[in-house]
Amino acid sequence: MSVPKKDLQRIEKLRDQIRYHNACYYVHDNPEIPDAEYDRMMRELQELEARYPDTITIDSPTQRVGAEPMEGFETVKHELPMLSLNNAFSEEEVLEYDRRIHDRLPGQKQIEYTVEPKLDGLAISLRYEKGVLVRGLTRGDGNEGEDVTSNVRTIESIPLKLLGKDYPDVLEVRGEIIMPKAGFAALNKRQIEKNEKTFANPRNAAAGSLRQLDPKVTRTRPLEIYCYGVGVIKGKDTMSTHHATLEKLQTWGLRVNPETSVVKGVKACLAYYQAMLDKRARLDYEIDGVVYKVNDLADQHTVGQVARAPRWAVAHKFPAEEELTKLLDIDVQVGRTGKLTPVARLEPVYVGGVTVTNATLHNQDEIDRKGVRIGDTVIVRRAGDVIPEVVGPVLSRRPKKTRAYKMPELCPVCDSDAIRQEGEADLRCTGGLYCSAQRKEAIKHFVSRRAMDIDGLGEKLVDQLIDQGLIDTVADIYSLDKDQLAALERMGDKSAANLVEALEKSKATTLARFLFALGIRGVGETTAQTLATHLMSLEALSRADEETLQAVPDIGPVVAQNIIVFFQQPHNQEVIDKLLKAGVHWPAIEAVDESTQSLQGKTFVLTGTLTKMTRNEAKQGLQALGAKVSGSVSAKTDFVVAGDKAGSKLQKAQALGIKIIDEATLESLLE
Ligand code: D41
Repeated sequence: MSVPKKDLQRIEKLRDQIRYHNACYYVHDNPEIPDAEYDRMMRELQELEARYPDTITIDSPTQRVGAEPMEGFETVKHELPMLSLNNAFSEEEVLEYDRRIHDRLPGQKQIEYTVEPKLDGLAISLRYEKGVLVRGLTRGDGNEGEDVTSNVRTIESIPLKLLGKDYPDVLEVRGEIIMPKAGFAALNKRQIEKNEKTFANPRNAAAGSLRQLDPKVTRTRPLEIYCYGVGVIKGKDTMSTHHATLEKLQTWGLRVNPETSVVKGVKACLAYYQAMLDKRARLDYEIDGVVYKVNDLADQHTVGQVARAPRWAVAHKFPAEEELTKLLDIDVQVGRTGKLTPVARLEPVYVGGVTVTNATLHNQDEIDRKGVRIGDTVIVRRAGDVIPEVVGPVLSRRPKKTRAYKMPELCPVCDSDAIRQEGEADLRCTGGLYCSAQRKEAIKHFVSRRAMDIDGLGEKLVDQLIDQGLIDTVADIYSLDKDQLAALERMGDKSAANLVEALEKSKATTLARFLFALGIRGVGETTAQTLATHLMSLEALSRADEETLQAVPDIGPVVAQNIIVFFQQPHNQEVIDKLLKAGVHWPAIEAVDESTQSLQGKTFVLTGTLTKMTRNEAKQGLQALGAKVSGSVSAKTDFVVAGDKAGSKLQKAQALGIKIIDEATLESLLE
């Protein structure tokens, strides 16, 4: 079928535009058009090509996955070998490298170097003939690699056709295929969901993806390329420096790492090393060092190469982020919030720049998923400032006698039950009031303004009291006397006396405040209030079963379970008894009848400053009458209480025609 000229022109135009926008997006990180417009162009091109299949060419942007799954990869010889890089592991070795360059380039004061991140991916060679991508070869042993053309074609940041007109007849581009950290994490998450094996690191994931026999699978993997050099060039070859070469590659639509730079002298190389080391954790891809290259191509030639590696380039390696060591044992650590974390005790190993003896194993599921056993040789990873973790065992080095690990059923610190909530991976200690691992947090919460409201007992003071062994649990604060307090740092007789008075005053509280102060997971201020109103006594609450608790509004199965388990812990009961004996008390709660619930079902929003009461008092007063107090104004709001300097919420209420009342009206409502 002959193709109308108009359609043929349209096809060519669309292809050029799509290639151009690919380069904007992938090479320059600067898309000019929205994705929707790009998709529209792509669809139009696909439709035209479907109508005129004869027009389809191998370099059309629609042809990224065409090939069928392969039996295997063919081995192909590199026309020019892919050299390897010499490594430098210390500043001294870098200085030595620079000295050797100076020896071969006498008379130069400071050598000009191109400096690049060393990407931790897979080296690849891409061959373009007349601007069209014809082959992608892995580095292999440097002499011959595997033909992965169908797979590299699926990588969007690799152009199928070069841009512009001034590219050489034959161009081999060398680069590194990487998988960004975010894409790697997402891929592993998908693998877990599909019950398939996860990848140990982004490099392995990139390698596994590029060596897929089915390009359709490769297509779903988040692979990217950064180009770092050229191999064969036939035809035009005008560049005189390495950096100019990289810039030229970009104009042809090939992606070059934006961290690449040119510096003068070895000192500047070392400064670049430090800067990239500092930046390492913030980069979206993994690097394992930096590469220094003599920038001038004529100088490169003069300096030459030894064996299979150029003398003009060196990789200055970062300390490794992964090392092998032995898993000696597993302990459990209890965090401030009661979370139990299995911690690996390791034979000391130098990794990520420090000596590591402990690493997290996260939780039981992770231990099971990774299949680590005590006695195993394991991979330990420490990246940036992140806490070290055990990646997994090296099965080929598993000794005969290893031991599986199971998390304990009791908190190793306080012997309370450790439970795992549905849908959660972590075990938690339920001895909130008693557990010494949690006591600082528990006590700080207990004394806080919205809980027992003990004036003058700040966080620093709590730290002191615990650190000096004066209190163990919240119950102990009521036996502190004035002399003990006065002896503390930054306390005088006066403040000690004040604190004793505040302690005494705090004993008169409400059931809601007391419940909130206990710090039961999931029982915040509002839930505590609801529980108090509905169960009316601590007795009733501590004996309530799941059914009773779930009948209370807004209490679901998880919080119900938390409450039950909390009161089941003998230690928690002990602390509560001690508090009551010390004199903590609250007024009995009247049965909820309709007449006291005069504001039942009404929603209030408080805004502006109240003068006669705090917001919290207003809120509790309203809730006691059955009202709901919300933070934002909507059509469902019944009343807005406007205090001094009320702002946008008041405006919104006016706009919505919601009833607005002042503080005086609120007071009379609450009386
Ligand atoms: O980022 C890299 N991994 C990287 C690798 C880089 N930035 N530059 C490199 N330059 C070379 C020479 C100087 C030999 C052209 C390299 C590699 N080679 C390389 N990658 C794998 C083996 C060698």
